[in-house]
This record gives sequence, C-alpha cells and structure tokens, in this order.
Amino acid sequence: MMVLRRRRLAQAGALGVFTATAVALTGAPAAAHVTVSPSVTTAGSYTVLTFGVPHGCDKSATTKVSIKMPEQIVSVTPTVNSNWTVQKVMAELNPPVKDSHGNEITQRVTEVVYTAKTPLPADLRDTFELSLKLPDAAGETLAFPAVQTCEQGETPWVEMPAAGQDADELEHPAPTFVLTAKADADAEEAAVQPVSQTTEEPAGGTGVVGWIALVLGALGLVAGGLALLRTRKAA
Ligand SMILES: [Cu+2]
Repeated sequence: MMVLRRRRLAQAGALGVFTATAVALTGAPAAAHVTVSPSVTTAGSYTVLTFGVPHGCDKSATTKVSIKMPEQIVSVTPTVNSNWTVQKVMAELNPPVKDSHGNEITQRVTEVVYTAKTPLPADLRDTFELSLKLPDAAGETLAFPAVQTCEQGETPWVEMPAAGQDADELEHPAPTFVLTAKADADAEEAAVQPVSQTTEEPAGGTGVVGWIALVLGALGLVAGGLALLRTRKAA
C-alpha cells in the first residue's frame, strides 16, 4: 500500500516538472518579439543596434519593417541586408547641430524603413543593424517604436510600460534599452582586464626562459651547420 502511494507521488511530481517545463517552453514564443540588442549601451558612445524580427504577423509573412528613432538621435548608418531595400526618412533639424567633426547637420534621421524584396516567411527570422552614436544621457530609456507590416495586417511594436509596469506584460512592447554610464563601462572593462596586461614581468619569469630558448636555438643552428660541413668534407 505504502509503496503504491509513494510511486503515485513520484509520478505526480514528474508530471508537475514536465508541465512546468512545457509551459515555460511554450511561453518562449510570446517573448520573442521585435527586439533591439545594442553592442554597447554606454551613453555618448558609438554602438551597433541589432533589431530582430523573429516571426511574422501571426502566420503572415513580413513585407516591411519601419523603425522610429528617438528624438536625441540625429544620424544613423543602416547596414544593408540583401533581402531588403533600406530607406532613411529625414526631417529638418531646427536649429541645426554640429557633428563630432564640427560639420553642421541640418537634417536628422527620424525613421529607417526596410522593405522586403521577397516577403520574410512567418517562421523565419531576420535582423537589421543600425550604427549610430548614443546620446549622452546615462540612465535614460531609449525607445525605437517599430511597425511590422505583413502580407496580411501589421503589428505595431510601440507600447511603452507605465511607471513601475514590466514591459513583458505588454502585448506589443516597443524595442527599448537603458543607457549606461561611461564609469560603469570603464569599471566593467577594468574588471575583465586579462592578467598579462596588468602585471609586471615576474623576476626570473618568462623573460629568462625566452633567452634560454633563443640561445639553445642558436646553438642548434651552429651544430646543424657544422654537421653539414662535416658530411660535405667527408663526401
Ligand atoms: Cu512575438
């Protein structure tokens, strides 16, 4: 009796684990929305933003993706993608600003539009990379509202969470990320410094070994040369 009950309990436990895993796995697609992955998030630095389009509008293939730029971003260099044509939508900048080379910029990029040469099937993924300079506003959230147009319908990835709300609760969250402070980036970099670059050459360390190897190598050469000479003489 006791054994039977224990077996039932174990089976129930296993079933529980299986179900939890299944739910977690099935939940994954919902989280795979149009997102942005910055190469760096450091305020004021250059970065490459990768926008991923992991699925269509329900079962419909994607024909166009337009990505809006935050106000603070002035110029953008989109990466070409052979499946798509790319267009930059410009707007007047009033007043004009100066770029890092002192050149006057009178227009800013408000939107980047990728149009499919052949529609992207709903079960395939593609990515778009934009190179740009991040604004000097550490701690600020940058949002890139994107509209995904499909053969049937469209999906506006433009929702922003209310204060204190988790973006995961939104059905169509806008791609966003938070700018980080340069100090954090420097600290992070210092933390991952490879040992070899920071430490002094240990006394009697690898330098000496190097010298020995060199001398031995030279000796080997000389010996080899002598042997060659000897054989030639003998011949
Ligand atoms: Cu999704």
